[in-house]
Amino acid sequence: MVPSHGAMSITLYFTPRSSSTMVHWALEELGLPYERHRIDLAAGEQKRPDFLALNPNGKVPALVVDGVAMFESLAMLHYLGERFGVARNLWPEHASPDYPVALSWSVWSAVTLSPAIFRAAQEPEARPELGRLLAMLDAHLADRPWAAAGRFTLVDIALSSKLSVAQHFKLVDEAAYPNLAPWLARCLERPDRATAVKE
Ligand SMILES: N[C@@H](CCC(=O)N[C@@H](CS)C(=O)NCC(=O)O)C(=O)O
Repeated sequence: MVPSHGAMSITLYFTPRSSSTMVHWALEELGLPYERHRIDLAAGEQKRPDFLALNPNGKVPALVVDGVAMFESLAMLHYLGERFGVARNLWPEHASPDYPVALSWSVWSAVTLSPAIFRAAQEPEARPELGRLLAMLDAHLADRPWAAAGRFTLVDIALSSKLSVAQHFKLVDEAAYPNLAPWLARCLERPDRATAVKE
């Protein structure tokens, strides 16, 4: 049975160091109680009927909140932000001018930046386009300490999680992005990220 309004249960279906890590990190920053259910990708658990019932896309993460299953990690971040993040100063409220900024940069991280990172990792000719995107974020960070709302939010989680992949592929020339590099370090050093990454 789905719990009535007010009750809350959250289960994250995750795999270490995957797309689920940013949701894991967000749950830690939000300080929410949640259960974890590890999915063994190598064993193909993500393609089994019980998992496909939660995420028909057959990939981690899946998130079940009060009996309702969600897929797509960015959708989870937005949902968690809107439902739990406003009161915790981790997500702007709808009426705030920071809200469209938060939506723009978080969606950009998933639909524009992330594919560009994977293309650049595969094909050297795709690197200039990634460079353009990194310069765009660098310019945005020139006069603000965090990506949106003047404080650390789930938007920084979305962006820095993708950039950590680019860093892993050695695609971020830190000297070329003087605003991006210190912001990225501040994000990746947050203790709640360490908690999510070490699982
Ligand atoms: N756009 C999806 C991507 C999910 C995704 O690609 N998950 C990978 C791990 S990072 C996965 O489960 N791969 C296993 C498979 O495709 O079978 C999201 O953000 O949730």
